[in-house]
Amino acid sequence: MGDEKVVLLSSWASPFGLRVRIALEEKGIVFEYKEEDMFGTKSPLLLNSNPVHKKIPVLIHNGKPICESLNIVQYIDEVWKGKSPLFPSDSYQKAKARFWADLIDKKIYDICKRIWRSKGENQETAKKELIEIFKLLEGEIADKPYFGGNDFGFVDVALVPFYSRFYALETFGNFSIEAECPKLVAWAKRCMLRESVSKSLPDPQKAYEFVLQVNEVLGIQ
Ligand code: GS8
Repeated sequence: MGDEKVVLLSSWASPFGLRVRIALEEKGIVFEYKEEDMFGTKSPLLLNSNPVHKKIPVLIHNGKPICESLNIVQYIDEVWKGKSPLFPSDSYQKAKARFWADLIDKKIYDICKRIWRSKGENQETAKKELIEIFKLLEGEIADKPYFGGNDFGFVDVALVPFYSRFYALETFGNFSIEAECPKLVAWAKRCMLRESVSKSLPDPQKAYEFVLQVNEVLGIQ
């Protein structure tokens, strides 16, 4: 695949963009990274590549854009089959992986935003909801190293980017995720031992400052 051209439009802080970056790193794919300014004007390339949602991440493979992070990760796994498969071959296990990734997608980011953007009772409710989902996820990991078993895979890719926001969540919410969900944090630390993850995830303090900046732009105290 020597003459492949792979471009990733993303933002360093985006958990969705990080999924794609981790998948590319896992596969050892050489790609060009283009940073979109989350506080400025969107690039014409982004607007042309994702005219429906106008959001990052977008993967442009040989000129063809692919949108939506989990869709992109599945595409990467299908196209670059050989190295580090992200899905098991068993159809039931595959369906399970898609189920958990879908749950993560539907719930986590929205709850995180409620923790960063609210106070008092609303924030407490959001914290409770986050812990509930994290506990469900802990149940699914059980005693395995990764969600799919011994191999790092799709659900790990879907969830681990949010680990870079744990510090922000704990600081805004004044709670300890590790105290509530030690198994989940142990799993995240295990993922961080992989180069694909550690070189992609931003510094937690920088990610916290990014959230502060977003809140400021939104006029949230
Ligand atoms: C979400 C992408 C997204 O929210 C996916 O790819 O999985 N379901 C999509 N992207 C955000 C940055 S991350 O907060 C984005 O591009 N926002 C710009 C905007 O909303 O205008």
